[in-house]
Amino acid sequence: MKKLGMVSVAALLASGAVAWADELSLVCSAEQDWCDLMVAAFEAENPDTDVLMVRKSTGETLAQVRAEAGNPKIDVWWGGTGDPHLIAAEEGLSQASGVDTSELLGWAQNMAEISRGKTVGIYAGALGIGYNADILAEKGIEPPQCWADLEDSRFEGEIQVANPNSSGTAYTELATFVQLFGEDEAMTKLAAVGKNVNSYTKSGSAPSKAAARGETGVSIGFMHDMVKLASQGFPLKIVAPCEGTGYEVGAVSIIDGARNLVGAKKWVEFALSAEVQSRAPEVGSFQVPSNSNAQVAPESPDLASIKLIDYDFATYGSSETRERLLARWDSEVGDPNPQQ
Ligand code: S7P
Repeated sequence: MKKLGMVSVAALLASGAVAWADELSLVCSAEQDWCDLMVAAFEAENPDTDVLMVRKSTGETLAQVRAEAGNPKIDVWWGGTGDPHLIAAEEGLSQASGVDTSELLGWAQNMAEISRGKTVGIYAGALGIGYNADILAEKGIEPPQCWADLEDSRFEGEIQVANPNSSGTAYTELATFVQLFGEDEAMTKLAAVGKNVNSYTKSGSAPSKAAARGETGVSIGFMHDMVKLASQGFPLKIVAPCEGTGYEVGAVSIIDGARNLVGAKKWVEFALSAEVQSRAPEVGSFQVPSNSNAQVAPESPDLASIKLIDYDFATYGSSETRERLLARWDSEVGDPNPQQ
């Protein structure tokens, strides 16, 4: 038994002078700095709770939640694209939180409706193309304006994008191509773009970071992640593709069998509040918040001015569709050097 001076921990506990903190196990699929801000803010509001947080990409988190079905190590999953959250709900891996969603915008409530309350929307953001203006100018490469441009041989070795097996961002891209062009044509186009890809990353925001630093000329990712990098002074330009583009609704879910259900519900209420959502721009997270009373940062891409597809979350957030599309992507597009 560990001793505190002359008094044992057991004696202190028996006297009621010491209380163990509750532990809340969280997987965060947003950017690390936003995850850290959320944890610090939650712990400040709930001093009796220690949040044990791990940052993981969305597809990786779905794989963990599936592997731990029946004996989950995660209480709550916050952030990341909504499709894998919907799939977890469909597979009975998450549970209804019962929180009040009346302040949320329609696209966030839609996630709750599709999943029968098992996942709820926390933010939205559009998919786009990023390019390093200095690199393309140096190499004399005309910047892209459309998805179709990325098939052109002028971008050979210049494009970076994530792998849709691990990354929710890249799955959004895959689902977007299918919705824009039809499934067969989408695979053909993605394979053509793939000829110009220098690396498929694990995480969805990594390609735009690489483009910002000049390690690749072009990235595919969420526009709000590109805005963050541009606002830090990197020469990253953002393109809303001419054919139109897809978007994500980021989500939060309580895992089925969560050990700290009370803490998990508190987290969901906290994450949906206008006050907490309004803090995201402090760390350069410029998604559009789901609470209608939250402040939208002036830097946030204006979704109304982007040609958005009517993204079908019920279809592309279903297990059967995701497994089929990923199997086709693996065999018809494929990552020659998958990252471990
Ligand atoms: O927080 C930034 C962001 O782009 O990251 C999430 C993303 O899905 C997580 O990364 P992966 O692509 O690696 O899964 C988005 O939900 C979010 O907007």
